[in-house]
Amino acid sequence: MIKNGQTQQFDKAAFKAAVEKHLTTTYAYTTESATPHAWYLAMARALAEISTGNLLATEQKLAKEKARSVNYLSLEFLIGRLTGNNLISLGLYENVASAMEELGQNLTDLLEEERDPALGNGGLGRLAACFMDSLAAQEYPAVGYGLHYEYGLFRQSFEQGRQVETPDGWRGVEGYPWEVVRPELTQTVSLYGYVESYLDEDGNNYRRWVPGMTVDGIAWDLPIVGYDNNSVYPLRLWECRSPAPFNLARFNDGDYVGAQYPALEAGNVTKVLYPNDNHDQGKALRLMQQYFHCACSIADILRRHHAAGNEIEDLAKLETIQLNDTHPTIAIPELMRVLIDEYKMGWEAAWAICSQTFAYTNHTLLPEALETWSEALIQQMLPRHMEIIFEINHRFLKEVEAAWPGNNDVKRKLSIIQEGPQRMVRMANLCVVSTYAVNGVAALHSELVKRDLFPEFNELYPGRLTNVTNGVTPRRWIKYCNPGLSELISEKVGSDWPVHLEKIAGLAEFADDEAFQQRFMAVKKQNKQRLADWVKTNMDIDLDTNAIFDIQIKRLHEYKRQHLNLLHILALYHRLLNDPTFDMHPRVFFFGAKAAPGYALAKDIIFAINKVAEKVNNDPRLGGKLKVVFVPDYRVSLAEILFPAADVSEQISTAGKEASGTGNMKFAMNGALTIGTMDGANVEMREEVGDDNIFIFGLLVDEVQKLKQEGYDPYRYYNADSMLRAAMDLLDSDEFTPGQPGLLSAIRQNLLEGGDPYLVLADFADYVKTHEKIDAAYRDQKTWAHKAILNTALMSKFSSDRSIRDYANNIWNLKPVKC
Ligand code: CR6
Repeated sequence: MIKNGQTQQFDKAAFKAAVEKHLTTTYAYTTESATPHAWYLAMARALAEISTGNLLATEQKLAKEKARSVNYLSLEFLIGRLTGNNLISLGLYENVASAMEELGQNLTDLLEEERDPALGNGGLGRLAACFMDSLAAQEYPAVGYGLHYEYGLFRQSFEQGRQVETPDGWRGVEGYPWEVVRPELTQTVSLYGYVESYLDEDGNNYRRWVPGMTVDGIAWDLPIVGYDNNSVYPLRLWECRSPAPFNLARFNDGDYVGAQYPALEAGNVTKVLYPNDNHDQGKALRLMQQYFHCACSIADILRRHHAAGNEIEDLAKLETIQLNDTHPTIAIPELMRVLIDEYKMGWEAAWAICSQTFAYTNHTLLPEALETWSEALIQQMLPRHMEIIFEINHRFLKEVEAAWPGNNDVKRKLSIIQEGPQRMVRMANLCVVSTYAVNGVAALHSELVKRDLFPEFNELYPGRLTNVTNGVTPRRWIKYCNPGLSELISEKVGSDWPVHLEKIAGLAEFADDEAFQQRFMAVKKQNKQRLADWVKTNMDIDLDTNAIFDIQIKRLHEYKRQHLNLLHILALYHRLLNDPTFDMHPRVFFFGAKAAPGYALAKDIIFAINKVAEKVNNDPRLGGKLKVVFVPDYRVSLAEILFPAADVSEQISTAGKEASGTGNMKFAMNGALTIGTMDGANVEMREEVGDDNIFIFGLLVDEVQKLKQEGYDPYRYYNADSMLRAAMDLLDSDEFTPGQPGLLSAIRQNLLEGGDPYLVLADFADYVKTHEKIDAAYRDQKTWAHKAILNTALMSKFSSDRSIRDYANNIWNLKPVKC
């Protein structure tokens, strides 16, 4: 088997033969007729043979050793392209480049042929991908469980400035070369039906679920290749198929068939990823996705457990299950159901296992993102699970009664069931009650989880609520996406920094070394040129790399305040045209963001930025000082070009709203300076780099809360600040939509009459002032280089390797196993 240079030799001739074999036998091309896409597919297949072999070997070894594993359950894994990354992990990048060269192909071009597997919305899904990478790099035994969506996050294009969504068939017609189907792992999943009591042969009374229909779960494995080691872990994605025709016997009674079976085909269950970030939609099909995902995953965990020769009583000793947000919460009642109904365990024994197996990560405080499901819907789709949830709640409320005797308010507040005209199941409450650890994703966020979201739970279960600050993988987010910087780092601190990121601290001693500053800035310049070239080719906009590249890339959301950034741009535009004393260093403002298709204001903000861009980029009066670029279809592969090219990173959410952020970390690692609020992980980044090397502005969490309590009035700011007024009023004019005033008014309207829920106006003045400081700082290139180098040097805390070690040591009790 070919593996990274340490253990096995790369056999170039054999590899070339494998590529040619796939070209002809798998994809039906001759070497003469093959397109670049076919070459990429054949090459990736040849590489996947290597990783699949190692995946099976890793599986066997871990089973044999009875190693304790983590099962990472997530509805999203935003893995991005795998080929380049896996080449680096396998240590084969140069070898394969040279092999492909001999086949007349350029590796860099072939890598561009891969479509992004966009199986996630944003930070949460990308975090899951970084965590899988870090688990494998450090050899902490793990399986990732997700869904095999036929369509990932929609593709975005702009028509006359407005977002248009089209389906993302990420696998293409040929299929994705890195995945392998595992038919022997197929699971059957039940839905609907009813629950009945029965007596077994010994006269014991049991409950059982008589399902109304079943579907099949097919396993697809993607290889998560450990960096410079022999471990390959599966990312196991479940695809839903209908065994046709489904259980006809149960369909005889036409009455309840009509009542209980919505018009849906099983094949629809994993058809498409729900495109909402930080927003709960409550659609029945989504609940079905969640249950399908959990039922397949729990069954597979139990299968592995038994296949390794282990007893069910030892489940919590050998397996832990991390719930990535509340999306897979239904796994908790599912495991209870299996233990009680199938293994015939008593409630206490089943609960002892469950409550020691699951842990839960909370990723948001936003009320609109906290999942609740209608009791009636769960009752209909998963009747046995609803019974189990009632029983969990019943027992839990007894605990609450014991802790706060006679206090019905606290019971109402903590209950898993929310009373009201339509009773709802609060998934986060179910998680806190049923897990052994609950973590937030940054220090500030975790404090707010304890203080504002779950204060009583924190009293009731001391120590259960904790923090694990997010991180990102330095393999993809430095080594792979920024080869120039990587070489510089290796030269100064040695080449093992991708798995020992603490070593990059060694760069700090060169922060004042002029020669090093120049080389660091030269790399930045090259990366800016690479981005400028992309923009020229794809958008036909000319950019000057001497300008400050100021970038905000993340989902479009009011709390992330892309409209604050826009107001600043409008203020600059106004000043450049009206204030002869005003000068600024040329700046390019980049945006990349998808808006949830149903989120009207977010789409209006995209439209406004595009309209402003159109005007600003072609206005000779601005003398090229101001450019605005909204890159279409922001995705992982574009992020890989944007992060390395940034001078300035925009992290400007309203304090208390962004749980962590992870883009903030990727920018700083690549030497960008942050302009940010005291929110999420920005707070800890400031601690690491020091106040002089980050530009902090805006209200603090407590100031935000106080201002809201006192009654926030956006007009107060609007009336008092002429620059803000000018910027806002431009939105009401036809300056950017000639002959059609009012097309951009919705944003102004939301900020003034809509009460400005995210305090954009309150933070505007400080934001503008802080940007002026950035302008001044950039003019002194030596000082800027010094700050930029320190940002890279002082980011080691934010490696996802550290996050995973925190989980392993403080939550999972997990030890690495060398393969
Ligand atoms: N939207 C948070 O908003 C955090 C990621 C990963 C988010 C973001 O601040 O960095 O999770 N939350 O922890 C949810 O998705 C619910 C996100 O990506």
